[in-house]
Amino acid sequence: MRTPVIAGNWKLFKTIGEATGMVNDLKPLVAAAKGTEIVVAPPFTALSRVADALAGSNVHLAAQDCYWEEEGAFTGEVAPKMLKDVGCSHVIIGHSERRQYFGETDATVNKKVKAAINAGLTAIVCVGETLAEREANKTFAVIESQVRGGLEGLPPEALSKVIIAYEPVWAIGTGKTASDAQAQEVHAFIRNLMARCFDQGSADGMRILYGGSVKPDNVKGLMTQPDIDGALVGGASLKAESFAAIANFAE
Ligand code: G2H
Repeated sequence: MRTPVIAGNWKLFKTIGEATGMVNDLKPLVAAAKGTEIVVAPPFTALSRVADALAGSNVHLAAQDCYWEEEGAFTGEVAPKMLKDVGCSHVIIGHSERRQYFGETDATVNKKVKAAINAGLTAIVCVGETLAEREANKTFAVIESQVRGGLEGLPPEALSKVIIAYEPVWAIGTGKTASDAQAQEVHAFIRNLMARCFDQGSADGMRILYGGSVKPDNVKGLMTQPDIDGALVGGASLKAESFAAIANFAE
């Protein structure tokens, strides 16, 4: 049995006050959801105070990115061990917005994933095709090279610290969700790929999340697919009520 994961990616939203207010509202709404790994990813500036607010709760803390070096002259970057130090258990790596706007590649994703795991974090590794790639029938080829490139060189035992998030770029923040069948098809492909690249046990244990305009009213159809183990939620994770509705559904 794979533990479902519902992760909220807050992107470039929320001051410290807004972030702590949100998690204080969220905690009682999801307190009974013991069978789901619930994660929130605030902006870096709010991590410390949100960590304090989450102490003793069943909600985990994630960052939205990290660097691959432990320390050094890398102005503006944040090391995985610093994220661990502030209270993070998870980090999102290779989100399509990082790939699109900040030059993230499969090679940088791979370095970040290795560094995050070495620091004791769980890496939520994002993959997904653009609309042009889907229309050119390149979805599986793109996903395969992103998964292989992002996870290259990892020993199978490290995979328990990896969660894959499939986020079709054309469904992100657009209100368009992949159909349940479209999402399931790619999730099954990824699980199969994991078995080919690593082993069947690792593939069977891997949590694969869907992301892209997930809302309380579409999470049910997605979550009932056999290879969809949860969701990476953007817009609908910004309000406690809608994020809690999604998290509680996964229970
Ligand atoms: C995809 C998702 C969260 P949204 O980026 O990672 O955002 O749910 O707003 O499409």
